[in-house]
Amino acid sequence: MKQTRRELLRWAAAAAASPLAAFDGGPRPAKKDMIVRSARPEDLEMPPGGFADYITPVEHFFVRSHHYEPQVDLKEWRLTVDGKVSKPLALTLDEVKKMPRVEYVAVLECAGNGRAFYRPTVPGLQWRSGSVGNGRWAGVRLADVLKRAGLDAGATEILFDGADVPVGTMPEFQRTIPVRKAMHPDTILAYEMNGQTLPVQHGFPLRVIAPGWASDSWVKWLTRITALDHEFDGFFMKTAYRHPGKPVKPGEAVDAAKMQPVTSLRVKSVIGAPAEGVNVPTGRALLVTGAAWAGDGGPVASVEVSTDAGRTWNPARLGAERSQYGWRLFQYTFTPAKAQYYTVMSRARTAAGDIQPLAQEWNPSGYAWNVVPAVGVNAFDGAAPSPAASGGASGAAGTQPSGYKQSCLVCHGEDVIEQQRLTGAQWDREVEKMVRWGARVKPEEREGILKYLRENFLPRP
Ligand SMILES: Nc1nc2c(c(=O)[nH]1)N[C@H]1C(S)=C(S)[C@@H](COP(=O)(O)O)O[C@H]1N2
Ligand SMILES: [Mo]
Repeated sequence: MKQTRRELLRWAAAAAASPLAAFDGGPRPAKKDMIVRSARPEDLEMPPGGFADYITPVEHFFVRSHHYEPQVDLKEWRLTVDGKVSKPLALTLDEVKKMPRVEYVAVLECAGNGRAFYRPTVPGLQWRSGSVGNGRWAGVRLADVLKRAGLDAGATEILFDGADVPVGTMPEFQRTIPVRKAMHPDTILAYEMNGQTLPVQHGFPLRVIAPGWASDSWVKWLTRITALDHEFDGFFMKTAYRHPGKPVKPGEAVDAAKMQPVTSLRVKSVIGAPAEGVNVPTGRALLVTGAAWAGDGGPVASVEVSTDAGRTWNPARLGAERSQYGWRLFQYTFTPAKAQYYTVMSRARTAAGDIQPLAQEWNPSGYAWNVVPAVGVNAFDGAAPSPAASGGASGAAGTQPSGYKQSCLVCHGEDVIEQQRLTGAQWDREVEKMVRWGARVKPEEREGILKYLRENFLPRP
């Protein structure tokens, strides 16, 4: 793990100030430990060990890119600001950097983090808990850029476009945020992450930081900002990243026009250690560790831990490092007294009393999962039990149908398909969408492909 000197000093100061000299959650994952949700384009999930770090190092910061990463040449690159402005701009990165600098810590969390836990299953990358990280971001206020461009009083939405180019006829990744969020002094355009130049996979040279909001609004590889006086109707605003905003019948399709854009994150905690199903001796202290955050209504004020499946709760200790939009580390020491199975849970709460729920209503794309996490701990007396045989092998059976490679696997790997466990009707809709996005599916091959998807990738029992 590479840390800047400043971070190390901050870490040391925080550790000294804290009654917990070593606020340690155990070993940190390495880059090779990242969970690959898609090899191309690259989508990487942080393993649970990452919840031991206050600042998530770039090596194990999750990555989510809808399209292939663009290589930006700074000589050519400009930040264009146009639309409902009186003085359109085309700024070089140096010009951007001459504006007042702002730096703070904020959680970057994908709206789909936790999607894998929804039942019935939903389409999309099957993130468990790790499409989230806590970064230190530095850049300039979006409000300063918009003021410099002479933002019209009538502007209502700010549209962002990045340098990434879609595959096939997939829509461009373009997103808007309302003027109210855009002009908020904490909304910035970042050129640095964790004290270094913004890495390519995270949006070099410039990305949007909309703190407290899900990261679909944090547009990477930013090239253009357009002020609009109306709602933008691109795919990633009008179809994707929408939530019904009210409970709907599980498994049913919901008209996108009846849903609202995903905005603020919800109060949430995740247990990083112990790992699910560990065997531990009775009478020995076990450290329960993790991280907790909230969105607009944050920060997190407390975390409680239960070791009896939620019947009783005890306060966890919170790490000394804190900020408005960052996560807070927590620790709880638990000594199993009896040889039995313990269900360990954590729940976060904000000062305003917003609390993590024990269960959650379903939504069609599996967004905003923030249910109280639970891990099983198996306490034993005497000799350690032999580790349980772990989960079944996966992968598709049977030969790939004709046209499958050319229609599907030219743009992405089978890993993306395999992790999604969908019903026949859901697979039908996915193939339909892919055809709209340019997948060349020959009519005579469509049924064969669908049959293969249905036979291999139905929901697991
Ligand atoms: N230009 C562009 N920006 C983007 C995306 C993208 O595909 N293209 N993905 C978004 C989504 S859905 C997420 S979750 C975050 C992921 O940020 P990271 O890869 O830095 O972790 O970037 C957002 N910004
Ligand atoms: Mo995302």
